[in-house]
Amino acid sequence: MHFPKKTIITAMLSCCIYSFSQAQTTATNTSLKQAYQKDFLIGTALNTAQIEKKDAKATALILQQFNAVTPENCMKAENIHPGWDKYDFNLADKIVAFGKEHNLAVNGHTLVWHSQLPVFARKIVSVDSFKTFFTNHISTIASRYSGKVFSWDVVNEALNEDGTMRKSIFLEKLGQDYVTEAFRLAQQHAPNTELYYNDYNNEQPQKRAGCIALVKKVQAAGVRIDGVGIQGHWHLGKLPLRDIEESILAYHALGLKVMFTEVDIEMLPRSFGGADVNQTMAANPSLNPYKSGIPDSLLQQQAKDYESLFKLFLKHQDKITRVTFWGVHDGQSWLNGWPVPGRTNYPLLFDRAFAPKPAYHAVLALKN
Ligand code: 9MR
Repeated sequence: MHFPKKTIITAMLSCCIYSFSQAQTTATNTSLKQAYQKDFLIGTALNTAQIEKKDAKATALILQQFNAVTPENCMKAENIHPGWDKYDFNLADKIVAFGKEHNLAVNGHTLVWHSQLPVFARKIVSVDSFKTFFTNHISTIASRYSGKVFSWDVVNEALNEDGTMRKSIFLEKLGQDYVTEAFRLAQQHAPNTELYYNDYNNEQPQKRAGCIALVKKVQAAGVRIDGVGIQGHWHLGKLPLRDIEESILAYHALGLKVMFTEVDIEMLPRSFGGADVNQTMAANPSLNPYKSGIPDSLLQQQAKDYESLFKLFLKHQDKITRVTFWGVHDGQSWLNGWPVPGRTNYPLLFDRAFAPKPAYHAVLALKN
């Protein structure tokens, strides 16, 4: 079951516009999902408290603004598959139920990733046992949520910056074809779910070339791959707009849907780009300059960045199916804790008090 893009967006929105936004709607759009309903889904990542609806303000904002959700952590292997024969579906079931209740497209994240693996999996020595883990993991989880999640990030971050395969435990134990095998298993156990490859910096030319080669390999094996997710962890004033546009065109030319899966714009100093969680920087007060508030000039600059980004997304809305922010509001962003712990960062469209920032207004204004 492949939903035509416009069909799913229209069907979801016809029944899930939140009453708060309806009440406020006059001639103009008052929410992101409403503004972009004819273009692409607008998603957000949900943390545990949000999945468990522990914060009424967050729940209201999620339902008002977004029509797609991705679990930030609870479907990752260390959480959902903590022991050889042990699965914990509690939170994953909850986000799926939340999506069903409110007509939100749920993107499963993620079946195969070298990071956040359970301890037992890292300790597997024999190739045969690792193959069994890999097969059991994908088949158990993909089949449980088959037809219940809209899409899966089947494989996450398999590439190095130069486009070669990352030396992960998957490559080491299973060899170069593990990506194709992951998609083959996902296709078998989730026939009605869209299947994506997801990475950061895969808009950069070298990594993009590696990503294209990977996709072509899956396609040549006759295995289904529906799209490529470009995560979109970018830095203030340094958006690679030309690379992003070239990547949208290149992935689309392979017959793929393109989605932006983890968008945020980092506001603090950092000596490297991307989102490799293994890279860190030593804490230092100069790296946390906006502890008690960020200057308006920077928020205006961020608004301009988001505006250029969404202008580009709109130009290619026929190729883009979803744009997901990596978190609902600044206070929850992973960028408060990485690559330096304990910083105060401002990467998203809503602030710590859930109020819309200049960037939110800039993104909305493009449609009003
Ligand atoms: O946002 C996630 C954070 O809470 C976790 O601590 C971190 C651990 O690896 O993973 C973060 O999400 C990552 C995502 O799953 C894959 N792309 C990079 C994201 C940011 O690290």
